[in-house]
Amino acid sequence: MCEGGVDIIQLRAKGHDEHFIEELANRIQPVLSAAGVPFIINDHPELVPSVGADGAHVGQDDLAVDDARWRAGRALAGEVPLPIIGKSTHSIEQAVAAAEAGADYIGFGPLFPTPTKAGRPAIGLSDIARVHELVKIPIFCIGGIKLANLPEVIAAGARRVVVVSGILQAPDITAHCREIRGML
Ligand code: TZP
Ligand code: MG
Repeated sequence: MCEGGVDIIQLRAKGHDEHFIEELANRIQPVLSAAGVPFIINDHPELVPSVGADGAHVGQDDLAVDDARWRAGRALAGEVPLPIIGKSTHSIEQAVAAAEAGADYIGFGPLFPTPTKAGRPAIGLSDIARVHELVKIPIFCIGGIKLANLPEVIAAGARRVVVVSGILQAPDITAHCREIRGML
C-alpha cells in the first residue's frame, strides 16, 4: 500500500483482542514510519503511545474526540505532536458535530452498502458536495468504494477516499493503490 502511494493507513482489526492488535501494530508501525505514512489505530487509542502510532479513530458509539485524544496522547504530552483523532460520521449533522468537537479528520459514509460494515445503511452520494461546503477538516468518503465507482464518487465531490476490500482483494495491491491514487 505504501509503495502504491496510500496517504494514510488505519489498522482496523474488528473482533480481535487488544493484545493481538498491539502486536500487529508493533509490526506495522516501522513499515509505515519508514514510508512516512501516518498510522492510525481504530478503537484503541490507548495503544497509540505504546506502539508509536500517529493517532486513533473512533466511531459514533465510541469515545468522544477529547477522550480519545487524552488516551492516545497522555503519555506523550510535550514530546511529539498531539495525536491525530479521526471520527466516523454517517450524516452531515454528525460531520459538522465531529468538526466542532475537534476531530482532525472525518470518515463520511458508508456511501454504498458494504460487507466490511454490514448492517450500516448506505447514505449515497447526494450529501458529499454539501458536507465539503460545511466541514473544513479533511473528509474521507468511505464505504463500498471501488475503482469501478470511483469516478462517480469523485464527480459527486469527494476529494479523499477510504478503500478497504477493494484494495485488500486486489491481485496486485501496489498497482491497485497506484491506480486509485492517480484518479484523485
Ligand atoms: N465505515 C464505514 S464503511 C466502512 C467503515 C469502516 C468499511 C469500508 O470498507 P470497504 O470494503 O471499502 O467497503
Ligand atoms: Mg469504533
